[in-house]
Amino acid sequence: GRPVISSTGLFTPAETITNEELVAAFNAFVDRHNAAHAEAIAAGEAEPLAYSSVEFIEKASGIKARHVMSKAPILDPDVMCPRLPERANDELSVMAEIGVAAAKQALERAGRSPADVDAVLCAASNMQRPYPAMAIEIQQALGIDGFGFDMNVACSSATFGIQTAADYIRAGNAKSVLVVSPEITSGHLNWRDRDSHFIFGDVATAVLVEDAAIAPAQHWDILGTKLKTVFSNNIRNNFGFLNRATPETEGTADKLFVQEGRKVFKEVVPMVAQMILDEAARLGIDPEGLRRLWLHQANAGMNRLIAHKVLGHEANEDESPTVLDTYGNTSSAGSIIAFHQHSDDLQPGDTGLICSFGAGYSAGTVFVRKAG
Ligand code: CO8
Repeated sequence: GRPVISSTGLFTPAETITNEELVAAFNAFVDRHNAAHAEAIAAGEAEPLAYSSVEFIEKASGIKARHVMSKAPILDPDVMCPRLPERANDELSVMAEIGVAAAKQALERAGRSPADVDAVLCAASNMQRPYPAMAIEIQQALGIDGFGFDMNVACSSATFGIQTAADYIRAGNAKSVLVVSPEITSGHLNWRDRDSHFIFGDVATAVLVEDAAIAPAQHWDILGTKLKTVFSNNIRNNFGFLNRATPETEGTADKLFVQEGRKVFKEVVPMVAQMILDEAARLGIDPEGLRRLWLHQANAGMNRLIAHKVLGHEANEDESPTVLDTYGNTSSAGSIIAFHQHSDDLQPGDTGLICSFGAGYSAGTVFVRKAG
């Protein structure tokens, strides 16, 4: 079959945290920490923690607010992480719940029922548990007869999921595949780390990839997909089952998101720009003729540079829309939110690019053309 994108879906958590609220909570934590360690600091045995700043966050990242699943505990200086009550095994887990919400919207927008779907991929940066797979729980909750599995390629999980789904359709193994990306990034963000506490937000997206033969009239042809990975320790999280509950390993900062933001910026921008240009050349697409770029939403400056290299001029919001100002970095969901919110106005024949990049390093491109 010939793979197309039939529709997308989005679930946005109701609660948001503004930079002002975030910085007030962080600075309250800093005051408490420094007061508790005043003697050591005065004796030169410990460094005081420094304040965060709203101005820095917005200037360095472009982020103004983020949605979260559990606001109050994140802003409580004594807690500073989400607190989502554990659910019984026979209740829908929270990660599956937000994935199902996004998936239902994608099905509705395509005029599909779960009976039409053959497979569910849960493609996200972190799974709530190792098994049973989140994808199988989502499959069961929707009532889909077929198969599902989880895949994690950090920020590029959604584009890797789209290529995987497209390959099933090309091979004739499926006609309709849901790629669901529930991202509860607040659970693996270190809200006490000044360098990164402002970066991430929670969300869920879904992409319905189908065989053109059964797709609705309104769809996006997938012109080509390309994936790339290059190992790097510059974005890393060491949490795992080999460091459970030992006094030496539990609760240290490396068990949460850690990055060398400057290095990531410098290394990933040229890698991704080149990858896009190479893939456009392979597909016979003029990059300067791309109608819109739906880029990974990590950093406004990064996107400005990549878009400039691809389009050959400074991109405006219409050519390279931003969603990270209100969503923050939502890992794999970012480029899909941008596509979901900013694609209805394109005309049949318009060509665009969904592009992800992040930890691994990993990067993925999905060139699409509006059908009709
Ligand atoms: N408030 C005030 N000042 C601050 C703060 C703060 N919060 N944080 C740092 N500063 C200070 C620093 O101390 C430094 O001071 P000085 O110059 O005196 O040393 C100064 O500000 C500049 O610091 P940086 O050089 O670190 O700041 P940058 O301008 O580089 O901005 C960014 C930092 C925003 C992190 C930027 O480097 C960036 O966005 N880089 C790209 C990162 C990126 O794209 N990462 C992708 C990561 S995500 C991903 O792949 C998904 C992983 C899986 C999901 C995980 C979910 C949790």
